[in-house]
Amino acid sequence: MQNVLITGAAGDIGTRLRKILRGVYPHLRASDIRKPADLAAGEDFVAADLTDLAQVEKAVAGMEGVIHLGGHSVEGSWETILNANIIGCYNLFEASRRGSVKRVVFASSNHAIGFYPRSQRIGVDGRVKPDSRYGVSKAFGEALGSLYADKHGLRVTCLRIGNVADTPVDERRLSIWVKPEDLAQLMRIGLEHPDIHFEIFYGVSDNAASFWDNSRAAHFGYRPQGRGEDYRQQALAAQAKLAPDPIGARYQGGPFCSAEYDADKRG
Ligand code: 15L
Repeated sequence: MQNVLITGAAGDIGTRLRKILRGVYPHLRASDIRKPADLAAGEDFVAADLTDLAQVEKAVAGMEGVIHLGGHSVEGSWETILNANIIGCYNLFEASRRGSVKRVVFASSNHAIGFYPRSQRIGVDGRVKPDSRYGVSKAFGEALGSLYADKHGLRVTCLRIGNVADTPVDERRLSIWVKPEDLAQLMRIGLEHPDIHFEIFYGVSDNAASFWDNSRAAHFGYRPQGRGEDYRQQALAAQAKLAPDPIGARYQGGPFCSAEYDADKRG
């Protein structure tokens, strides 16, 4: 794998990954709506608005692999999610099909399955349970990836990313935290493993409190280095300062579940 495009390259995950993957792939191209502030001299950058297919085609031109981080990364209005995450994701897969792309790694999210209770350990074969319009857009992206793999032969890996940070920042994140280097390892599996057709992996480190069975990722060689438990005390201290959220505390998606929640009122 020589030529790899990262969309959403100016965002937090994109900025971290560009640093880690620089030197791994000879030609790493960055794309975003705006130029990353830390763009290095000579770093290839192609500006693209994901809602414009022609611009996305220019961004993917000549690329073999795409890491698709672009879009809106939290809950938003329907209009925002529709444009950035539904139309934007469609344009990314369609531009990849029309172009030279062989593999796509799609940044899905834990919010595609956020309404599973925290007490339930889940794998990747059950139904999605999105916790937000944002979560629905991630489930859509997974379904689209499956279509483009089966119908058009793109090799697609969807990563249901937990929370990317230096350390877990609260109790829920003890379960879903992913060390940036571990996430990069998963992306490399998606871009390089010879047996990928369509896969869903959890973007999570080796957390004792994990909600997820990540044995598919392990099967493909994933060996996470981060251990959420190493940060338990600091995460619980931070948790103690947060306002109670009884609905969010029930579910894997936390505050994304409690936001706008009124299921109890309908009787
Ligand atoms: C996500 O999908 C978001 O992109 C990120 O900002 C966090 O909110 C994360 O989920 C999380 O659940 O902690």
